[in-house]
Amino acid sequence: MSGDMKLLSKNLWDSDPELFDIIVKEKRRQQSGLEMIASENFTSLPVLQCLSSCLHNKYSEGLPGQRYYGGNEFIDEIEVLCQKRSLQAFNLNPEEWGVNVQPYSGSPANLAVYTAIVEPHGRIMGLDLPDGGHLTHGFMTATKKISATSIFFESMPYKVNPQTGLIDYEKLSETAKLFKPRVIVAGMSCYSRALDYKKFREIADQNGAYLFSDMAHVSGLVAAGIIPSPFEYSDVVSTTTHKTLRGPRAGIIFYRKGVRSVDKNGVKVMYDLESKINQAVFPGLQGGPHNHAIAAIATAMKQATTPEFKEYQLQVVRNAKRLCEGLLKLGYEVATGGTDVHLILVDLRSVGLTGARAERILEEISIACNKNTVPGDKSALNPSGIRLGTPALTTRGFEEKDIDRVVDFIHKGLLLAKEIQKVSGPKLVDFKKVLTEDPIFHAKANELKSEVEKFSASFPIPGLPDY
Ligand code: DSN
Repeated sequence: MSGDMKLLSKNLWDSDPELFDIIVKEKRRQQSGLEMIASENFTSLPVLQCLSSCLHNKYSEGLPGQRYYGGNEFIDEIEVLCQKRSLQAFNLNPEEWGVNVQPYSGSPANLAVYTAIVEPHGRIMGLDLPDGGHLTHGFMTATKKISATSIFFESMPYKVNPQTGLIDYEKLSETAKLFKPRVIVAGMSCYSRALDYKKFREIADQNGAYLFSDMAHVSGLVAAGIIPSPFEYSDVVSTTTHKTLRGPRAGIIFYRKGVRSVDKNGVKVMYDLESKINQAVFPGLQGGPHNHAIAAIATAMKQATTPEFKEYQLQVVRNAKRLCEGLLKLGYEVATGGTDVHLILVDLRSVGLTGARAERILEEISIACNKNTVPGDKSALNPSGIRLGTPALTTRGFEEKDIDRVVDFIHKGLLLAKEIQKVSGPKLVDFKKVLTEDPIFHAKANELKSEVEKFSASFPIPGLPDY
């Protein structure tokens, strides 16, 4: 074997111990803490095996049977299998729906959808980011266009009612009549209630708009059939595949085929989305598909049709409801008063904490979550809440009784944050300083962290064997 070949064939831990040590630290962090970021999950061993397979090496620009490179016989087989399983996982008829499984992730998938069906500077309406929407649904501030969606298209957000936290469909309907969007986006990153896709469809139809549903957060729950599905009412549906769906980090786009409508003369108007979406993904926005990810999606979609998957998703929602009830009992406020899905949004204004302080103290005690705006927040820069999700904990086997312990840890962490805040004053930088430098507070946080880590250690994590 040549010297170079020897080097290329060594294990990572032998060839690059510096990098490997960092990966080991991250693995330990994932094992020892409580992962409550609503968009994260622990994927399965088969998914990880696909991701680190030889499929990574292959270029295959184009679609199965129409590639720009040779040697794609088996890659074609995998992509066709992935398409078939993706449709099956959501009970879709291939006569009515097609799917593109090549987007690298959710944001590229969404940009491909807009590129396909909205002309440059065409109009888009999505849920505003501070109200629970996603960046790609058109986010901009009063002074700056932030997301490419708002740079290349004209964005008019719709909002939640600040009192109830629920999407204000009436207002959306009124604004849509004036703005006349080309696309209405039904989707969210932080909204704890099932979306009313029928209502979205009515509003889209009143304005001749496409209904595009981004089900990234909830696609696992949809596949399990335990929350309303967007497919009955939507023209296009996108999703990431790594959140509740628990597959690899990737994105896919479903598009309608067949008859779109019948005009007043009885003539059928057909959908023309297939070539538009496919061409927007490649060559419009992407190069070679990530074949290792496509194989991983295929195996995740197989898992998504099993009874175990449905039971997992039911437990995700039971756990989210228990988390919500536990925090409500302790006097915390939760946006919309509850949850239908895998996440809750805790409004910390009534307890006098900010989202940033809560995120920081919880991170210090090995609970990962993210600060989030709550309905009525004036600034996205200083959010008043935290988003908490249960998909990752449920994958590790957490049930309701375990969630009760998690509620207790969160409560203790937040009480400690209030104590620290009394000493540190209003600035976040001072809060962080006191937390890490004051010996008494630091010791209290450490004690809590040890309790959390001891508890967490009793739950397994799927994936590659321990290093
Ligand atoms: N970053 C994801 C989330 O946390 O919701 C969405 O892409």
